[in-house]
Amino acid sequence: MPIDFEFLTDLGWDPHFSIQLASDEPGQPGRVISTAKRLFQVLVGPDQVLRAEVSGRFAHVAASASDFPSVGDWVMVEALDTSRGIIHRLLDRKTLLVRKVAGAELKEQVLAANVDTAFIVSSLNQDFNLRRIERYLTLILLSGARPVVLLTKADLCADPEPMVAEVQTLAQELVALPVSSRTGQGLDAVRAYLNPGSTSVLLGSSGVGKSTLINALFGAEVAKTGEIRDDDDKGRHTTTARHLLRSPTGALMIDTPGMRELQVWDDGQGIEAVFQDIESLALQCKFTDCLHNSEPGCRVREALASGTLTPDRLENYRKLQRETEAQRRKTDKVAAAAEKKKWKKISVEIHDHIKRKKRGENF
Ligand SMILES: Nc1nc2c(ncn2[C@@H]2O[C@H](COP(=O)(O)OP(=O)(O)OP(=O)(O)O)[C@@H](O)[C@H]2O)c(=O)[nH]1
Ligand SMILES: [Mg+2]
Ligand SMILES: [Zn+2]
Repeated sequence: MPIDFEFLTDLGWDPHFSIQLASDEPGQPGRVISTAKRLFQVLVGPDQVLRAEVSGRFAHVAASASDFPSVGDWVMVEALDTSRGIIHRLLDRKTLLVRKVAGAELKEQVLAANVDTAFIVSSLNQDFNLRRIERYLTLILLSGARPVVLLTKADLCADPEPMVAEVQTLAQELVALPVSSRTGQGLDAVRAYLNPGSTSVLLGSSGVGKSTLINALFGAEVAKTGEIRDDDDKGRHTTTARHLLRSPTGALMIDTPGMRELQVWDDGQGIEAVFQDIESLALQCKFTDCLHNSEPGCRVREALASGTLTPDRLENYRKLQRETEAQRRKTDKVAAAAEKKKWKKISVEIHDHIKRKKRGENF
């Protein structure tokens, strides 16, 4: 089957991916639009979706969850017939959104791949929570995607401005847009991020209106929506899986199920990026190992006293640090095992390379 590059470009294909193509490999490029356990729906042509599994060899060398395809990924897939396929390779990603899986288990979970804009969706009702937005921001800054905060249900809020201003304190140049799917307020400002071929994802708690927003932007009922609870404004987990959808104007958008908890999967860099203010204050404390409790010459406590730093923000910083500390300690133990697997993968790749070289191909 000849590769339809025009169609792939409409789906977000660009030189980052084309330079990864090898001339002798089986299959064709396709984009993962949804996943269920180990079954992947891969879009390869207009209205042509392959239900695919990864090859035995792919599974054999995959060392962790993030080595498997996720929504938004580009893969090399071989069609077995018109509806089924085998995935041979995962193409290197441009961006990757990862969190720690919910619960006590220390594993990473890929939320979406190759996303240009990650919308943090939060509603302007009792569920509004600045600390939660800060968590999402940490994860997104680590991914390489651009974060934009959408404050939904603006029709239920007399004055969204104080909340918009609060969100903007979280990071320099962070855009926060009040929107309403009901009145259409702010939708054009959101559309400005939705260029044809661009990919975005909606992240946020259940019930904040992610699916409703997609329907409003698309002008069609493409995603299922559900009522929220009266007592606390929380949602009922209407969306149950992640899906990549294509808007009538050619933008790719990923709808996701509301997250119950969000723990960051971070080696410290995401936290550093979001809490630059605290990190740079800490560098100026009198003692290099200052814990910012009652030590003399503590710049962090000074900032608290003067009000330039809020206790909530410091507490969230500490919480996130504790979480990632625990992850680091435990992952050190499994790192040795993963390292072994990584070398197995590299040796398979080197073996392939030598084989191709022997056949006289030069790459
Ligand atoms: N007043 C008002 N209600 C809205 C708006 N957007 C969504 N809702 C309502 O909020 C409820 C939840 O909307 P959903 O779109 O299902 O929320 P979700 O974020 O997709 O939730 P999950 O799929 O569970 O993660 C529905 O009853 C919507 O009608 C809005 O702009 N204004
Ligand atoms: Mg939904
Ligand atoms: Zn200090």
